[in-house]
Amino acid sequence: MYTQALNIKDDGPALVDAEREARFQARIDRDEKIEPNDWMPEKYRRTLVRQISQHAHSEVVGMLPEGNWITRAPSLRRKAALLAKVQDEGGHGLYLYSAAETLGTAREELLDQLLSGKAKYSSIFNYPALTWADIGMIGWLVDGAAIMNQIPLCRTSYGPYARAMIRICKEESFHQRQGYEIVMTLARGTDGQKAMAQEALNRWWWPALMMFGPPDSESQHTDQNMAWRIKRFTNDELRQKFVDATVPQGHFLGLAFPDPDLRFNEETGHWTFGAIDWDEFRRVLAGEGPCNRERLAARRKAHDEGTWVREAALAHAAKRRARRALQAAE
Ligand code: FAQ
Repeated sequence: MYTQALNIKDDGPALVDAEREARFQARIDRDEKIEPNDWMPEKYRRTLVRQISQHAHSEVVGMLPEGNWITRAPSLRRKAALLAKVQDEGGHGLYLYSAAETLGTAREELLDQLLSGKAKYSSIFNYPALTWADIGMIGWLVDGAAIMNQIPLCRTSYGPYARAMIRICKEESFHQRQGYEIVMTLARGTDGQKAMAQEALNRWWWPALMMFGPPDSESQHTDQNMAWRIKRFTNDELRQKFVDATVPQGHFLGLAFPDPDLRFNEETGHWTFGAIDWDEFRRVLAGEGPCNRERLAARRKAHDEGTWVREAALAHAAKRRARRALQAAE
């Protein structure tokens, strides 16, 4: 017996699912975008909610290290650029929460997961921004790593995520440039300013490399995510591209990378780099990084202080609904 709608053999739900999954995979292989109302395997939906919400949380928690420096920016021009950058990150969080909501998970639930400490966000935001040079490093290295990871996400298989990433990447490019320009100004400044830039690079370099995730040999999701074209490159491939792009930029500024094993390999045309301290990465993911507690406490405080805004928005919406119902009844 055959079902008309799917035109597949009706040998029970398992076979129907297998056939649907095969058709779904064929769409992915043809590079078609998957849209919110399309059928998708539950695992695809779950993995997207996981990745997009972790990404959204990273943008929102990522506002904190730089937000701390808005009142201490060294000039009005720097302050205006930093303010705009931090606001952009908040906007990225909103597009991404909206993209995750199209998969059927409410924003409140995603925020609860962040505030309860259940959800992950990028390891990098658990490091402190101690000097003004750190603001340059965040732009140059953190936004630089984010762009390297996110440009391929503009072609990710889920339509709403891919479209959100296009605008996000444009804004991240401006962020990266403003960061590099801060570092360049310091590197060409007084001896004290150069030393400040070098010291900040020493602290941010290795955590920036960890942003790309565990090595491919230990990554749990890469194989499936590559097959679903959620990811287009593996963690190690992107990390290598980032090192290759960034090392010449640092050398151009006269800065040294804190890695005695960093060497250009003439044969491969790539920079080889030393071993990453994956124990440190695991500690940060387990909540034991330098600022994990502080970051979550700051987000919880902001959420509590925003209660009145959410309540006012709900009251306003209820009032409008009541007015419309009254008008319709007249
Ligand atoms: N930090 O099997 P994989 C930004 C987790 S946005 C924390 O390799 P996957 C903008 C991973 O989630 C930065 N956790 O996983 C900005 C998984 O955990 P789970 C954020 C990490 O998904 C700039 C487990 O480890 N960007 O910076 C990290 O295939 C400046 C196993 O890992 C994105 O989120 C990490 N570094 O690949 C804002 C981009 N790495 O869920 C403010 C989108 C891995 O099983 C200022 N995300 N984990 O418990 C992705 O591309 C991927 O999710 C990866 C991880 C590449 C992050």
